Amino acid sequence: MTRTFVGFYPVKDFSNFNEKDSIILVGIPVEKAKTTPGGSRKAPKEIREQSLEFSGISSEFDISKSKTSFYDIGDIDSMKEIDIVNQLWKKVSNNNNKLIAIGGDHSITYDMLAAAPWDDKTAVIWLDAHADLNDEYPPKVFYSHGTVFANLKKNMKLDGDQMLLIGGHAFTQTSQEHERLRNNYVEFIPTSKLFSEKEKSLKVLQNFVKKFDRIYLSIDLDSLDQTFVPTLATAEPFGLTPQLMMDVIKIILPKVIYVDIVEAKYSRKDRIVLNFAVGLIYFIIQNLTDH
Ligand SMILES: [Mn+2]
Repeated sequence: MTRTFVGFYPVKDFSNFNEKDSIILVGIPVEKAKTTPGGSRKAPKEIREQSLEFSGISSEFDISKSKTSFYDIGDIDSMKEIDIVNQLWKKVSNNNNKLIAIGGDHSITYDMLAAAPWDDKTAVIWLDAHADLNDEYPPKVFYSHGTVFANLKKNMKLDGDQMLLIGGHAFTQTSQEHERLRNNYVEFIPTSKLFSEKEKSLKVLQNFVKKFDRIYLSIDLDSLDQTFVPTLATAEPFGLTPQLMMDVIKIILPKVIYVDIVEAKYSRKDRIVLNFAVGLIYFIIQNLTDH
């Protein structure tokens, strides 16, 4: 394994891993679309490396004093190692663990959640500039970062009202995605509404969260404005501020048992994306545990 994320114990033998009530970190270095230097498949390694610049201590949280244990099980190839993904979900369910996955591009969310347990008290929420609700993207490609939630809906037989998109502000979305959002194919809180009617939008989110026992949360970093997180994958203008993202996920995290952070495509000169991802992981941990 490469370096462990600061504050996490490395797990050398995952097949014998049986810790309960803990947080598990896993890297999924997979990009289904064409790869380029600094691609998100390198993010799990680079984000762990970047965590060495941090102490894991803030005025609100100290990872070294937390009552919860944190384990880093290393990387999994979600396309080729489906057995290990299934084993991981079995352990998470049996041992009351929570899972943090670092992508990879957004396609990893399909791989992970197609293996996850579902019932009508389980929901998925994704923060994303795009809806990722295409049947094919690019043309003739049926499983990519652009088809994740259409495939999940179809293959896992989910109702539109157990799926919530927060974001959808990109001018590069396809017309199929726009049409589906207009026709309530899934629940939708647009970024623009979060800015213009913040309290009302957060109330809508609270009411959604209240209906479910378990939530899977997927954070595409392009849901943030490109100024804050210039991810080279598909950066978009008019996105969330980091503060607004914190306000949003703070409402969701108490019900979360799986969260992923995807599309952290960075440049060597500009490590803002990696730095943000590390901070975000600490913020998530702080709100997933009762310290
Ligand atoms: Mn996405």
